[in-house]
Amino acid sequence: MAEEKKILYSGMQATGSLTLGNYLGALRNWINLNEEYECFFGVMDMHSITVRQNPTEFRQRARDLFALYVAAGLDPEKNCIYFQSHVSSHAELSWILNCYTYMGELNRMTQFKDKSAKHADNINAGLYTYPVLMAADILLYQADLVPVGKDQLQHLEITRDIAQRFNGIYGDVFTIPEAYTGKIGARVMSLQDPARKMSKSDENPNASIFLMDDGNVIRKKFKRAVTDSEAEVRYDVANKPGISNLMDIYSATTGKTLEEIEREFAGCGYGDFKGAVGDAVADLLTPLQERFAELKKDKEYIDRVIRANDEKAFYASQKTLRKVKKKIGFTEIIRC
Ligand code: ATP
Ligand code: LTN
Repeated sequence: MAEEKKILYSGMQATGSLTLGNYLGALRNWINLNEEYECFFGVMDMHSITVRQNPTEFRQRARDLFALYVAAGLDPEKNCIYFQSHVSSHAELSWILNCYTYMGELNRMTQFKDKSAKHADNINAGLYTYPVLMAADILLYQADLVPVGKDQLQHLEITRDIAQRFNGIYGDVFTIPEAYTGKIGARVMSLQDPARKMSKSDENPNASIFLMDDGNVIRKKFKRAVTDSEAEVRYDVANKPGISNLMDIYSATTGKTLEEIEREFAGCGYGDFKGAVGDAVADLLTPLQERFAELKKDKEYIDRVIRANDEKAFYASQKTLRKVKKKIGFTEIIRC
C-alpha cells in the first residue's frame, strides 16, 4: 500500500489584494510543497470580518482569492481549496477551543496589539480570539505542517499550546502541527517603511507590490522605494533596511544569493539595482496575472470546484469535530 501523505494546512484572509509579501512568504511555499503533502487551503473569510468589510467588495475579493490560489498553480482537483465560512466545523471547534485558551495567552499576541492600534474604533472580541479560530482551522484537519510567513509564528505557537493542553486532558485527539517558513521571503518589508512588513491593508499603495499590479506600476514602485543615502548595494539589515529588503526580494525572485547580488551591482548606483528588481518581479508576476484573467472568465469551472471542495473539507473536518465532542462529553445527537 502507498504510504499516506502527511497533511498540510494554510490559508489567507480575504482582506485586500494579495501582495508580493503574501506570495513570497506563503503562496509560493504552498506550491512548492503541494505535491508532497495532502493539502487543504482555506479562503479565511471568517477571519476577515474581524475588520469591517464592504459586503459587495468582500464577496468578490473572496472569490478572487480562491481563483488566485488556482492561478498561482494549486490544482483544485488535487488540493482541497475552500471557503472557511462554508464549513461550519470551524465555528464550532473555535467555540470549544475558546474554553481551553487563557486570556493571558491571548493578551500576548502581537497581531492583536497591532490591529487594535490600527482599528481603535473597532476592537472587537473576534479580533481578540482570532488565534483560537486559527487553531481550530489547523487542528480540524489534523495538519502536520503549516506554511506561513514569519508574522504568523506566534499564532502557530498558541495553536500548539492549545492542542497539547487538550490532548493532555483527553488523550491524543489533535496532531501537533509544525510551522514552516521558507528561507527567503518569509518577511517582505514595506517599500515605504522597511521597518514594517509589507501588508495588503497598508493605506499607502506605494508601500506594497500587488500581485495584479501592471509591470510599469511595479517598476515605478521599486524606483520610489525608500533606501538610504549611500549608493552601495550591500546587505546590512540594521543600517540599510531598505536596500536589504530589495536584495531579499531580488534573491527570492531570481534565486541568486546575496553575495552574487552584491557582486552583480558592485559600483552601480541604486537606480540600476532598483530597475533590475522591478524587471524581475514584473517577469515573475506576468504569467500568474494571465492565468488569473483566464480563470475569471470560467465561472462554471470555479463554481464546480468550490462545490466539490466544500464537501471534502466538511467531511474531513467533521471527523475531528465528532471525536472532540465525544471526548468532552457532549450528549449524542439523535435524529430520526
Ligand atoms: P493584512 O494586511 O490584512 O493583515 P496580510 O498582508 O498580513 O493582511 P494575511 O492574509 O494576514 O496577509 O497573510 C497571508 C499569508 O501571507 C500569511 O502566511 C502571512 O504570514 C504571509 N505574509 C503576509 N505578509 C507578509 C510579508 N510581508 N512577508 C512575508 N509573508 C507575509
Ligand atoms: N492568520 C493567518 C490566516 C490564517 C491561517 C489559518 C494561516 C487563518 N487561519 C490557518 C494558516 C493556517 C494570516 O495569514 N493572517
